[in-house]
Amino acid sequence: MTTTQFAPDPRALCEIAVRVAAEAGEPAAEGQEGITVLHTKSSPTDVVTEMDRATEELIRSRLLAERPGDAFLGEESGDEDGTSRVRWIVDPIDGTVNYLYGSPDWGVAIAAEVDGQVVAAAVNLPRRGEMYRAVLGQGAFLGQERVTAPETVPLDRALVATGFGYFAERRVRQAQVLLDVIPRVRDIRRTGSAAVDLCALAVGRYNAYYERGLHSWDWSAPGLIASEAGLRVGGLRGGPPSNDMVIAARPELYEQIDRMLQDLGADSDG
Ligand code: LIP
Repeated sequence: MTTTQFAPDPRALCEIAVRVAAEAGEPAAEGQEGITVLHTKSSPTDVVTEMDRATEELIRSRLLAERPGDAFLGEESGDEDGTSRVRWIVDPIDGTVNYLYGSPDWGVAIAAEVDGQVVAAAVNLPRRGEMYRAVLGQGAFLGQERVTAPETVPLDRALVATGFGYFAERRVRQAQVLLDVIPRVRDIRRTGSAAVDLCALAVGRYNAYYERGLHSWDWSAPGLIASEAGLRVGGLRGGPPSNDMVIAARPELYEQIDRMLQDLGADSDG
């Protein structure tokens, strides 16, 4: 990577992300019916379908045809180095288990990083007819409408979305943490897709979200959409989002959830 190269305009990267996410969402939505498991990854419940693969390949080929030399990180194909300052981070179908079961709650997520910072994002939820996009410092949009997350609420009135990992031992621990979280909040939701959850949070369908065990392709695109909608997106102890923990909420609520999860040792599997 040569840092003397001009940094590309994040708005142009966002336009590409939206266009490619729209194109990729169509065949994925059409192919949902009758889809079966192609193979499993980290555990027998961590599935991959033919469509995860095909969608990622379509996205990869469109992005790199348009911007040869960019780096690429995809959930299914892994890391590919580039020579420019841009890296695309892609989850072709976030919510694969939902996809397998015919649920509309899955999405195509494409983020563009420049010099390691996410600056543009698109999340297409084709079965919901929703296209979210964001450019760093320029707001988040659902279609043509700018979205702003509702003001904060106290912890005991917060509707909190979360998720569970693919390993049985981790899930047991996550369920134990949840036992201590649920009496302190309004209620819990588990949708099965971090992309859907973070976009839903941006438009006020929840007040907060936390999950342990995500990967950068899960949070990069929807995380920018959530933060551009006014939410704080990070990890435990106010750090950056990581595989250990992703938290998103209005800043005051974020701090309460961060403290609660620290107290509960939510970033350990033991
Ligand atoms: C999914 C996440 C979800 C989590 C699932 C899984 P995938 O991603 O979006 O939040 O709870 O365990 O990681 O595997 O469908 O791309």
